[in-house]
Amino acid sequence: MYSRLAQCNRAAAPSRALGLRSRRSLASISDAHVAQFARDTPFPDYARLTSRLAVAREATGGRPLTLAEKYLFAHLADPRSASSAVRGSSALLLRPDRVAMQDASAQTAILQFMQAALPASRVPVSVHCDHLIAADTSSGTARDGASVAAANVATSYTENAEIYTFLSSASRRFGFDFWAPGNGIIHSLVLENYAAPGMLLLGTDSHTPNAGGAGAMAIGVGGADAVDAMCGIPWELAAPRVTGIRLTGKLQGWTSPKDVALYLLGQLTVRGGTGHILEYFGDALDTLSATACATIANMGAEMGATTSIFAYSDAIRTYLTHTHRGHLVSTLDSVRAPLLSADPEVHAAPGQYYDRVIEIDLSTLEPHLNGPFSPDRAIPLSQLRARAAAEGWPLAVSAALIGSCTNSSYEDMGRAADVLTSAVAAGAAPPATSLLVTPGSDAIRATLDRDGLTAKLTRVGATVLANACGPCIGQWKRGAGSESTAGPNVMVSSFNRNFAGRNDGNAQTLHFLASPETVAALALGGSLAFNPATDTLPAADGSDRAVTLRPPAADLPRLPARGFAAPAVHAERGAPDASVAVEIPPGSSRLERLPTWAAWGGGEVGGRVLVRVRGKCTTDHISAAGPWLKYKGHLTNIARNTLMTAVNDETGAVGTTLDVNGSSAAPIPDVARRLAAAGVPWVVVGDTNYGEGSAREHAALQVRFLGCPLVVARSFARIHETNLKKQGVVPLTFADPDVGYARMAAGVRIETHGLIGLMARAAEASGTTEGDVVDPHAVQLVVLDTAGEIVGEPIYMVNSLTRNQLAWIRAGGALNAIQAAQQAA
Ligand code: MIC
Ligand code: SF4
Repeated sequence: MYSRLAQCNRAAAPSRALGLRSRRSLASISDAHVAQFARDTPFPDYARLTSRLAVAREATGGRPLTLAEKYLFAHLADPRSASSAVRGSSALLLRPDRVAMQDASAQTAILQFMQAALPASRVPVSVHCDHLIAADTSSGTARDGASVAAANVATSYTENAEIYTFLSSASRRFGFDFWAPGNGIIHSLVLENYAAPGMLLLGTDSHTPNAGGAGAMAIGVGGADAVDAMCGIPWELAAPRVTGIRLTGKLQGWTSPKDVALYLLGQLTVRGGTGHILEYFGDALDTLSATACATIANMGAEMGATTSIFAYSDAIRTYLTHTHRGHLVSTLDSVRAPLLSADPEVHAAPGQYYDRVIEIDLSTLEPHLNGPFSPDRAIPLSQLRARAAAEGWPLAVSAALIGSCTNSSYEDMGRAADVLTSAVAAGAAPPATSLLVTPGSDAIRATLDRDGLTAKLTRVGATVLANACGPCIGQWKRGAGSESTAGPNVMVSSFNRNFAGRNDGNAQTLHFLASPETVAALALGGSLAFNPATDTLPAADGSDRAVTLRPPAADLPRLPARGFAAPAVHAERGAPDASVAVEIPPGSSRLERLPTWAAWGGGEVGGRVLVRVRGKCTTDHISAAGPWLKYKGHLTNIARNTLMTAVNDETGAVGTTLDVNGSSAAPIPDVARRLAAAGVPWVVVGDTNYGEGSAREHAALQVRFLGCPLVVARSFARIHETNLKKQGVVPLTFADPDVGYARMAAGVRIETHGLIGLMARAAEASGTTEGDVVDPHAVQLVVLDTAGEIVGEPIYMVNSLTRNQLAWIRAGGALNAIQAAQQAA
């Protein structure tokens, strides 16, 4: 499977991981190397997928299938079980084709995989170093993009040496592809190198669905889910409903593919996609590139969608050919109708086959800016000025950022560069605000350099950052740049998330999400009050000439006409090597082995209510990123941030709750740790969509580590709810959200009632599959007084625990269950 060429590249891994070499000093990778790497990369066995789908089709009586059903059914561990798949209620047991992990989440994923003691992963895995690289524009030669990027990558090698060494040694031991810092953002690299139509890909990051742009069904999961796939255990997913989104018309003027996602967020909100796959179809797809579809798929995560998918198309074929995967095309063409597109009946009568249908006419779609503080606050550009005035938002744009996994393709950069250079050529002044640009991958960076786009961007004052997450995840030494950092200030970006404090740690930064071209226009205008479609800018030469901006030219290339240039760095790949020791330095503050969770004790579970959380409580609130990212591999240390920015519903205070003494208030993580030290279990009470946002499994690991066996909420975000179950924590929702929630208060003792019975029934249940929810109403909550007596009526709760998941809870966590099964085998 692996070429000699790739093996050679692997040999350079240890020194590269430990060295401080920047990408500029590395010998360039040849185009032939990249092509060989692509040929050696395992892709799905399409003949097998097609024949499995045929079995599933027969089992479902030959009815017309949506694309989502085809992709899911072709990956069922037992395709005959398609007959019992019920959208929204049963669980599917699936066999993913591949796993991708980024450096922050890979740490705990690998630590858990190591506990399974397997010599190698059962599916191909790639590891990507992208989240830990901090953007510091004062490093390198200011305003010389290349130097800043190189300096930031070099610094990350110093700051994260032990993490990179851990990830690279684990990759060599277990045979993972390892993408060292500077290679690019996980989702851009997956799109460019691994994604393929019909593939089922799991990624330990919520924006994994980005690979949908190349036709994959790519799903964001916690590390423990990835471990299932890596151990060859069928991976469980609640059978999603399918939303059909018909795109018609053609984008006009300033409207961009990103605006499809921004508009849809306004319609569906951050919860509206929960439990759904978003399946796009319609004539307008012929007008969109694969990377444009990737942008749209990427932000399905913001709506809570399981994933977003696109059928195999000419655009995908062209993209694959441009990115060294042309050898797949004839096979893909041959299975296009049976496997890689929805059946024609579905699009002829979408209302019959989709659970919901949404129509969007691209011809009338407006550009949007979404924000601040939540990605679903969608504001049409034409209304922004009035809205800002009504809300009293500051107008001056203090930073404009183009990049992140959502919008960092060659096409995106080309559109932004075109707006900026055409405006300056027409007489406008270059942006006065800080303008930061992040290419998604080193191949994109190299191509932008070769094609003169980097020069265009830097000429108008942009700083090109390393190909990494950087400011998108709070890895931003913002004070070092020229932009204002204190107090309320406005930033605009082409990113996907804008939760308070996410980017620069300042909860007063108002962050608006937009397309690359809108960000470029607002950087030029310098104000939220500027609408490039209707307003003009003064001429830079002081004359009274008014400069009109023009949207990106219609004929800009979506893919580089000369193909992608070879990157300066690339993946390291080799066969698994059991002689490599995975390095966890003793006494490290960054890495420690994970504890083994205790099995369920056989009783009801519960404890003291730690805090009743109000409103938005994302995984960022439960386990903050930014400066905390460095502790991702050290549970004891990162647990000090637990729920640090959650809002206490009883007091309205951020990050504090009733202390163990029952009188004063103290930081939530401190109280949790005090309870843990005293051996007192505790419970979190969440609001709506608790655990929204990322796939960050630390949000579950940390509460488990600090002694929380139960989380109750008005509702949960999908990935977080699964992550809790995986770690052996019971998640329950209130049957009547208002009644139950109000009875919870910090310090109150609550306990489940019915868990013991449910466990017994799950163990006995015959004739049900492991993926069936055993009884959604079996477990209630009771409030206890200090003597342990029940106070008042029980609170009716709903659970979504399947037989399989109850086995995880019984074992104390999914990993314990895997180990037990392995020992029994
Ligand atoms: C994010 O965009 O929030 C992250 C950081 O990429 C997370 C992953 C993590 O927290 O490790 C995500 O999207 O899942
Ligand atoms: Fe990285 Fe931001 Fe994408 Fe998350 S959303 S993977 S932090 S670029």
